[in-house]
Amino acid sequence: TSPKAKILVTRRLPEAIEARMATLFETDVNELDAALAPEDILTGLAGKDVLVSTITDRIDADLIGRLPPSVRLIAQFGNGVDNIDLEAAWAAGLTVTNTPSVLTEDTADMAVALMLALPRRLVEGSEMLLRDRAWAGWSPTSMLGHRLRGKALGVVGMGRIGTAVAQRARAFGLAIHYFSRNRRPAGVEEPLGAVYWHDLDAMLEAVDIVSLHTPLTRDTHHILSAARLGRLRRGAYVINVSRPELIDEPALIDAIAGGRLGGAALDVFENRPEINPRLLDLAEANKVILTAHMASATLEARVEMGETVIVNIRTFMDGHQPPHRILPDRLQAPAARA
Ligand code: 8YV
Repeated sequence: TSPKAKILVTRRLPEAIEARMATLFETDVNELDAALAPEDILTGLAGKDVLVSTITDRIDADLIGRLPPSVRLIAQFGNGVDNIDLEAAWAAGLTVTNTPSVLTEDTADMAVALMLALPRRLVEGSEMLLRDRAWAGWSPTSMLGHRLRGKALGVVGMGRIGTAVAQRARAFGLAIHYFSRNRRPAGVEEPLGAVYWHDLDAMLEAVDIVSLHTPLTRDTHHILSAARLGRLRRGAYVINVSRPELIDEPALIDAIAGGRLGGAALDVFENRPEINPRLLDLAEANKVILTAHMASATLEARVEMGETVIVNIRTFMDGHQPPHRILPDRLQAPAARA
């Protein structure tokens, strides 16, 4: 049998996954509850075959240029790979893999949970009871929100997660609109009654809620720019469980604070781990709901993500194409064709 792969894992993973990795590979895990500095990643990688990375590791061209020559695979624990300079990695002959599919349903659940929570004032209702430790009681006009049924949802990026969101939203009676790199086949569109838009600007004018489900690339950076946010209907809501840089965050804040947009539910933040204080103010005013990058944070998804990392490593070390290798078409984003 071939020698065990030598791997560096940059963050703690669920116990069962760490245990399995320890039996299959020569495994070094960063035991700290924090991301490693680039220099520590490089030191830790001496003599290693594989870097098991997460979204909190910045794997830029500089770091890639300084990787020990033994490293041939970057196996990302996560779906998004925007923390990795893919072009630099490929140019250096590295293979990059991710863990799609296993987090699709949980992420879609969270998007829809936020989609419900925002217009129905779920967080506000709970906080009000806690803050006052008392309740004035029901009245016909208290805590009125807005109905979801009959509204139009615009999905930006109709891949696995976008489609799962659309399926759920359909069950809540939302009309589904989408903008995506490729128009989806009738077999996908028809059960959803989904309307395809080739022009994102035009779609934004036609929807009440927009939810983002596209990878972050050079082309999708600020895909919801100030100008595009300006196209949304008065009172519209924005949901983002994807990547913060898809939205011009200060422009979103202005649009909500100025009363033009109805609000936003955000799981991700441009200056993470810092959160823009104006966003926190809007959360206090119950105009936005903020959650802590937890859309795929179920134990089940994390374990399956770990299992997927293991399959990617084993297949690669056996000399085959790993099942979840990132291919160059990842960089062709919808905005490029709009
Ligand atoms: C993780 C995610 O929190 O997969 C993604 O793209 O955002 C989340 O699943 C993170 O990526 C772990 O690396």
